[in-house]
Amino acid sequence: MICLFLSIFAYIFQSGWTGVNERTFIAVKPDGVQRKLVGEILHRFERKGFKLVGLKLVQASEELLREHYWDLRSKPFFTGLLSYMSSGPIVAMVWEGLDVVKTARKMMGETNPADSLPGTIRGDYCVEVGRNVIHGSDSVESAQKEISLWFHQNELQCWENSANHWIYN
Ligand code: IDP
Ligand code: MG
Repeated sequence: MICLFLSIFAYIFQSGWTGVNERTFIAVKPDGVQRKLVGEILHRFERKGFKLVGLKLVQASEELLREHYWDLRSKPFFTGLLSYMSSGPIVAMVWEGLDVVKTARKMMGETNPADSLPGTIRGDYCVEVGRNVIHGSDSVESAQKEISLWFHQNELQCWENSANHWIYN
């Protein structure tokens, strides 16, 4: 019931997801799917203690990708980025938990895999910035925008995590 109330509140005001209810948008990019990294990436977020609230395999349209990467439209790599991101299916996910936006970015590593420490996803599984296997929202505000861009409200599941008591005190 609380979860349902929070969903409606967050949907209307785009601001209800804070604290342990913070959410982020994570995507395994087409290279990550082709290279069979979906299970590994999911596993890392699951084992960390975050809660999966949305998951789907999608072929992203150019329109969606343009909107998703609108801030980068003037970059020289923008056209290449759109063709990379539309070159195959993407696994789109929403993860929930305390400080999930910041923590997911740390788990991913830096934009350039060469700057990413071993132990991070980009540090472990890729070598070039143009094939860096994963996307993650860079702020709570962009997470909210990206989640509503990639998911319909009814694709996000409200469920009680039975392990919560062992993750949060
Ligand atoms: P982020 O994915 O770490 O948030 P952004 O700067 O938002 O990095 O860039 C979005 C995506 O654009 C990167 O993940 C990468 O796929 C691509 N990209 C960024 N910089 C370059 C570049 O210099 N060359 C090619 N692709 C790039
Ligand atoms: Mg970014």
